[in-house]
Order: sequence, then structure tokens, then C-alpha cells
Amino acid sequence: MRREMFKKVLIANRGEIAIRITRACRELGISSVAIFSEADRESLHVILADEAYNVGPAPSRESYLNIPKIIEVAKKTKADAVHPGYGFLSENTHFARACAKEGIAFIGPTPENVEAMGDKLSAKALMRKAGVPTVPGSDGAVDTIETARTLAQKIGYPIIIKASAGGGGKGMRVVRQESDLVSAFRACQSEGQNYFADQTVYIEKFINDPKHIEIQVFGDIHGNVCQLFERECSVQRRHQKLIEEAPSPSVPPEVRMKMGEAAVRAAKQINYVGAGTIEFIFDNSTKEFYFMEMNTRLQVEHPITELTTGVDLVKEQIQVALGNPLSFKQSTLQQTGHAVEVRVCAEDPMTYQPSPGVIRACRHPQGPFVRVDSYAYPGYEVPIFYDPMIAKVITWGESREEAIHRMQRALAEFIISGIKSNIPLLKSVLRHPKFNDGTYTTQFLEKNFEVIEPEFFREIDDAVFLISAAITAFNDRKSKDVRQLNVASKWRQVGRKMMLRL
Ligand code: MV4
Repeated sequence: MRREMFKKVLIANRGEIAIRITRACRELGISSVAIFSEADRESLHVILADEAYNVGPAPSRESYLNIPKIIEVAKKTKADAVHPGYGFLSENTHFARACAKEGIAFIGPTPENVEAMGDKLSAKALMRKAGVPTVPGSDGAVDTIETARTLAQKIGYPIIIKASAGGGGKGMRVVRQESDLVSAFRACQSEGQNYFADQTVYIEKFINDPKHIEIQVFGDIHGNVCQLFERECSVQRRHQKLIEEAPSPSVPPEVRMKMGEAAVRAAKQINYVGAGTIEFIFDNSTKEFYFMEMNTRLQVEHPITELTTGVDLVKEQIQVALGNPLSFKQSTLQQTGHAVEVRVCAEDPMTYQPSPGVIRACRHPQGPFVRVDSYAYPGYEVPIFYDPMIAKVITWGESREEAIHRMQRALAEFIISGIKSNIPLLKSVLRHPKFNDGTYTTQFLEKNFEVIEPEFFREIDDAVFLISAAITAFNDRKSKDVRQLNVASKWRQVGRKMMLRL
């Protein structure tokens, strides 16, 4: 059934992405239904939606992943579509099929699309068939140590063993020499079995120190597929991305075109519908790129694509789910200027440990070409149950340098107190020469920021603490932070620096 527009969309998510989707709905005249767990009664996504319903206790399993309950709310509220956001149920085919069964549109790819890319080994075979570059390797399951040994010798060490059902870094082992092969092979099989109930593994040549570069794709039900260029996401630690940018400083124009064309072939191969991301590893020394996996959902870092192409990806998802053709053609898409995104997390910047708690002062950056997608507000308690990311700051500039300087300016304005945040870490990464010259790879954070000296952050933290204390005291005169204002009297500004008055 084709509709002019949905009347009501249930947003099966929380946090900043739920708010992002509510905004798209409101601009399109669609009424939004929020769901929330018992830990999220006071969450901003609940306040901003038109209606909100409790779907269960704090643990995700019992609330944001509770398919029968969410379907029940969708039916009760007469929502004609569901947007799953990212994470949670976004790549759950049971959920997508349960929606379809009730006549509720799922704003996302088809279950067949998700399944085609869920198994890494069959996805890789499909990609080879589509002429998408893949890493040389076994091209199929490797069942025995003997086969693994023969193949590894042929490919040459180092190699990597991967669980076919794996993803996001789980179920992988790098093998640098034959003597480590047996234990790595067995470990990978049992990790596949334990995490994904599938012990199938395969082998690839190990690409040393790659960059993570991904292409945004979009398909519609009429068979059109376009690509919206690349994002570089190499600033990551343990497969958690920290900073993303578009375009990548390492991709030359002719390689960009080839990657984009390969991504379109990849999506066309599986008749992809909706927003998707083709993830490549990129060898910066040879400029070769290889298909890794496809993410069949909207991603956290989608705003940098929005700011460099001018396309509202969430509105486009809604149009595609209505059965409408893409609002753009490949020839009309252009990447303009440069965008950077940082993920602000409630965590200790020195230990990377989560730091839930009540936010006291909170002032978001503002000003030209700065976008903030955040669900933080003063008085809000960040729950321990979910992802620690509380905000994203995205800046745009005509050049990479301008976008980075703008981000440094924006983060200098970002005041958050009560909880620890990774803002000091973000600031120091943005100052790092390796980040600034654009040559950073996926090992950059772990190599340079694994152990962080406290002195590194002290000056910045003191300045932020001072301003935070002042704002908190102003906002809440009963707060004991008023006493912290006495600290302020010991400080004075010297040029751009906060100095202790001795
Ligand atoms: C690789 C690789 C090197 N060589 N495959 C990590 C997660 C999954 N998407 C694939 N991953 C990798 N596969 C070969 N043949 C290095 C990684 C990898 C990585 C890839 C993208 C972003 C960050 C990464 C961090 C460590 C390893």
C-alpha cells in the first residue's frame, strides 16, 4: 500500500537517535510515539515525542528489545510505521517481520537484505560475485587445521581467522607465524560457537594497520541505488568509534569514485532498500580497499554525510519506506566542504570506564556550522544500563582545517559537570599531529592514548570545572557547588589560559 505520508511513527529507540528521528517526523508532520524503560522516565526523547509509553524494566532485554511489548504499543497507538534507529532492534529480522505481519511499515531494509549481510562468509561470496574487491583468502569455510595450514602458507603470514557469524571485532584472531595457528584456529571456532552458536571460520590475508573507510548507500523499492560518498572512522578503540570525518583525508578522487561504484554494485547485488553502509578496510600505503561488512541500518555517524551532501538521511528513509523513489540522482549528489563528528560519552577519559550519574551543569556548544545531537540536560541522570554516548557534536567547514578548528572551538564551549566525560580526550586527539595531518589509522588511539597521563588533562579540566561550578551555582543556589565558587576566586584569566592566583 502506497501512502502520501505516515500519520504516526513509533520510535523503537532511546537517547540522541530517538530525538533525531522525532525531529524528522515533526518536520514531515508525522506524529511520534516514544517508548521508554523504567530507567528512562525522565529521558529527553520521552519529553520531545508526542506520546510516550513504558515498555518495561531498565535492562534492554526487558524493554527496548521486548518485541511483543513494542508491537503491542504500536498497535494500541495506531502507529503506521516503526523506526528502529541503530543498535537494539535495527537489524533484527524477527522484529521487522513481526511489524510486517501487523501491517506496520518497518523503516529500514528488508529482512532478506539483513540476512544476506549477516553471515560474513556468504556476504563476501556475494560481494565477489558483484565485482567488489575482497581480501584474498579462503573464499569459503575452513574446516580443518590441515586446510588452514596449507592455505596460510599459500597466502603468507600474517593471516587473520574470522568467525563467519562474527562482526564488530568479535571472533577474530591474527596469526603472525605458523606456530600460533592451531591455538588461534581453535580459539576462533569456540568464540564463534559461544557467541553466535556457529563455529564456521574462514581465513584472510591480514592487512596491517588499515584505515576504516565506509560508504553511505541508499536504495529504493524501484531498484535505484545511489552512494553518498565516504566517511572515515579510523579513530576508534576496541571497535568503538570516537571521531569520524567526511571526506577522508586519505582517499584520492579517483579512488573515491571506485569505492563509491563498488558500494553501489554491493547494494544492487542484494536489491538493497533504505540506508546502508558498506564498510571497507583501506590500505593507505597502496590505496587499495577491501569489502569488510555491510551495516544494514542508519549509523551513529550519519550526520557528517548529511552536512557534506545536504541530504536528510532520516527523511529519506521515511520516503523510501513509503515506497517513494529516492529524492536524488547520483549525478545531483555532491560532497561539499568537510564535516567532523565527535562522540561525547559519560566516561572517565583516563580509564575509559563508564561514568553514569546526575548531570549538574550542561551547556552545549552553539554558533555557526555547529550541530549538536544530544539528550543531556542539567539534572538528568545518565543511566548505567545503556550506551554511555550522551551527545554528538558535528562541525562543518569549507576545509578540513576549518572543520577541525571549529570542533576545537565547539568543545571549548561544551560544559558538562556532575559526571565525567571524554571531552578532555576528544580535545587532545584533535590537537594530535597525527590526527591533524590525516595519516592516522585504526591503531592510532590504542598506540597514542592507551595510557593517559593525568597531567595531560589537568589544565583543561580545571577551566571546565570552574565554569561548570559557576553555572551550577547560578542555576541552583541550594547546590553545594556554591562553595566551589570559592575556588573560582583563586583563578584569573591570562590571555586564553586559566591561571591559579598564588
Ligand atoms: C581485518 C583487518 C585486517 N585484515 N581483516 C575488525 C572488525 C571487522 N569489521 C573487521 N576487522 C578487521 N578485519 C583483514 N583481512 C583488520 C580489522 C580491524 C579493524 C577494521 C576496521 C576498523 C577497526 C579495526 C580494528 C582492528 C582490526
